[in-house]
Amino acid sequence: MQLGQIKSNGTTVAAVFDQSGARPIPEHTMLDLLRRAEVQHEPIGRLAAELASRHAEDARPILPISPPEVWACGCTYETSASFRDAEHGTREGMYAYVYREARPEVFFKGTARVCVGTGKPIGIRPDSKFTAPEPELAVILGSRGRIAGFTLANDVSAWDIERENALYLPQSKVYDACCALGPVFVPAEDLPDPYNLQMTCTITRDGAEIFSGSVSTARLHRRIETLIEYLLTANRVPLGAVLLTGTGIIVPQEAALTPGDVVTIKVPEIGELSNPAAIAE
Ligand code: DO4
Ligand code: MG
Repeated sequence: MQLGQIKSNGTTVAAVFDQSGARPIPEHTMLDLLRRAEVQHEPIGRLAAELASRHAEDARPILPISPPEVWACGCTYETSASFRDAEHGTREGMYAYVYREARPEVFFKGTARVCVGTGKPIGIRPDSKFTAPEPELAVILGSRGRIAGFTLANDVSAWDIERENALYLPQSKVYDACCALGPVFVPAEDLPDPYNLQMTCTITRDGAEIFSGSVSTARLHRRIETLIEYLLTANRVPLGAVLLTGTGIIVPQEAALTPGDVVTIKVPEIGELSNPAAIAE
C-alpha cells in the first residue's frame, strides 16, 4: 500500500494512492493518521483504507509526512566510509573507524522546514562547488522507535565543505531544501524485508544522463533497529520523525550538481523520488 500527502482544495491531507489516483483522507495529515493509528493500536494501512474517500483525485504526491525532526546515519555502507577517508588522503581513517565500531554516526538533518517532496527543487549552497545527492532508504518512526513505514530520501550534501574540515559537517548537511523525501510512505507491514531492495540513482543534465549508480540495501552494514536504538538513547525523538539510513551510492566530482540537473532515486517497492536542483538562496 502507498500512503502519502496531497494538496486538496489548498489543504495538505493524507491520501491513499492506488490505480484510481489519490484518495484523500479528510481532516488528517499523515502525522494525524500516524498518531491515530498508534492510539487505536491499528495498522496504519488498515486505518487509511477505512478513512479514505472513495473518490480519487488527480493529485501528485507532495512531502509524504511533515517530519518534526529528521535524523541521518552515515558511513553505514563501505563505499561511503572508504570514499570519505580517501577524500582526506587516508585509506583508513575516522570514517573506517565509524564503519567498524559499534556506535554509528548519527546526526541531525533538520526539520520539515528543510524537506521537499518529489518534483520540488533540492538545494545547492551558493558557497559549494561539489554538492552531491545521497540516495538513502528512510524510516518513519512511530512511538518508542517503532518502524511505522519507509520512504526514500536524498541527503543532499555539500561534500567540498564537509571535506575541508570535519567540524563543517553541519553546514554541509543542513540548509534550505537539503533533504528530499518521498514519493510515498509505505507501511512497514508492506515492506517486510528492507534489506533486499535495489536502489538506483541517476542524474540527468539537459535531458542526457550524466550519472547512474545502484546499490542493494543488502550492503547496509547495520541493522536498522540498531540505528534506531542509538538514535533514541537519552533522546526522546517524537513520533513522525524520519531517520535516513546512509548512502551506498557515491557520485564522482564530474557529476557535482548544477542548477537544472534532475536527480532520480528509485526503489521499485517504494517508487521514484525525482527532484531538480537549484541554488538555495
Ligand atoms: O559524515 C559523513 C556523512 C555520511 C553520510 O551522510 C552517509 O554516509 O550517508
Ligand atoms: Mg547521507
